[in-house]
Amino acid sequence: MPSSLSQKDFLDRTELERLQLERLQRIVHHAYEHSPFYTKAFDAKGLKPEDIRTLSDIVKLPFTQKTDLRDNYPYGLNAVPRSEIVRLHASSGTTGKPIVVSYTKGDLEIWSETAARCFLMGGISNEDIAVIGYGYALFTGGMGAHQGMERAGATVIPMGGGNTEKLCMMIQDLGITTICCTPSYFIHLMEVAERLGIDLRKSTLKHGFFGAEPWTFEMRDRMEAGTGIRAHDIFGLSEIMGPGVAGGCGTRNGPHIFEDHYFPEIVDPETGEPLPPGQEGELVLTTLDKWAMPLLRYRTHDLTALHYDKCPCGRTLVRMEPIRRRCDDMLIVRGVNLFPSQVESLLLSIKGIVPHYEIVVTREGAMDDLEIRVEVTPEVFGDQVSALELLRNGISGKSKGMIGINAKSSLVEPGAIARCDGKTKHVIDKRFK
Ligand code: DLL
Repeated sequence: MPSSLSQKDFLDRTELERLQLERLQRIVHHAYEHSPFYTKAFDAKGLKPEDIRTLSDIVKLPFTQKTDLRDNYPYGLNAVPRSEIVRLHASSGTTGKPIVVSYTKGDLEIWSETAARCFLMGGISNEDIAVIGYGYALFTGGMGAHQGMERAGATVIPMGGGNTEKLCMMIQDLGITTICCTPSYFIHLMEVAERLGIDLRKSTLKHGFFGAEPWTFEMRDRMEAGTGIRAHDIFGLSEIMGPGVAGGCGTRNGPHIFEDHYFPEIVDPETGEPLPPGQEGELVLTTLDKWAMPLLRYRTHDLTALHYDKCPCGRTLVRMEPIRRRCDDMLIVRGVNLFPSQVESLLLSIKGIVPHYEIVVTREGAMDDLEIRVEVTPEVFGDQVSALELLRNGISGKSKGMIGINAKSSLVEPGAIARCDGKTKHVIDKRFK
């Protein structure tokens, strides 16, 4: 029930650590004994499950990388017989084989529990009507948010991505209070509503749970100002479970990780050495009680820092800084380090631009070229050439100052930039193809 679920966010730290250790020891035994991949990895290090005596012994465990999941496709990391697996999801890889994730019935229960705790944290109750705009099918977004919302007690509308005009109508007709979707999709919804003459500020919509891709505070402000909703952060990844590994509370001090199920560490992305609290590095997660496909010290590639000081909301769960970038999406262009989030901030500082963009890097001889391609609203796109020219100049003119590189810019029509599972792929690096 909702209230008892939320209480788990407030466990005394000593009690929480006792629970974490008990679960860690259990999952390590399970992985070693039942997952051929981990048996091999432990044996290679001369490690036995009994060597994990304290929580800090976690550093003795081998890392697990995305490539391990690809190399052992599809079932090589599973630790239960196929007959106990009740669901499969898969990641949205654009090339090669996807990553397949397996769940037992118990795993699905934990997943819906942590997703529900995320929604309850944001203030959802059985008074709410929630529409799920994340894609269903193989992507974990739709099913994960769906089962979490039901567990939180809300009335759930399984809409999926697309059909935005119908969604606008349903928001008005059904009294929808809550939407779960990617930030890019929500921006698209705002544009469609505007085109249809619908003022979302006057609608029943109150909450948005946004995740699956990095988004900036500027983006959050734009979404809240344009619709009057409260934008909540929901973080997760398919390999670990799906949406609901962490969620934001009312104080906006960074999402709380549901540490009783997902154990976080921060390591130096280059060396793999553990970093102290407060320092930014790569997030590494261990599933403490995911039975079908336990993952030990999984390298997420997401960059963040952890804060263990008590949150004003009273929750004892550690907070992570919102994910704004990944260690694998940093570009080095003409020697300058560049993350897509910097480009997003640049674009959002210009009026009339919607943050659907892609960064295209090419190389002519020894010289790198950076182009920012941005979608503009149909109105702007159909507008006079001089207005478009003004926007283009605005982007190029600000680029040196804000991102350190002179960039070309081009404006494209709405929908021209590809999405996958509602997420926008922001970087096209043509230099190394
Ligand atoms: O995106 C699961 C999810 C669905 C999360 C719906 C939240 C909402 P994947 O497709 O495996 O799973 O992608 C995981 O997306 O490693 C991050 O880089 C990014 N990501 C997820 N949530 C957030 C967020 C789902 N709230 C990858 N903020 C992760 C920033 C996020 N990045």
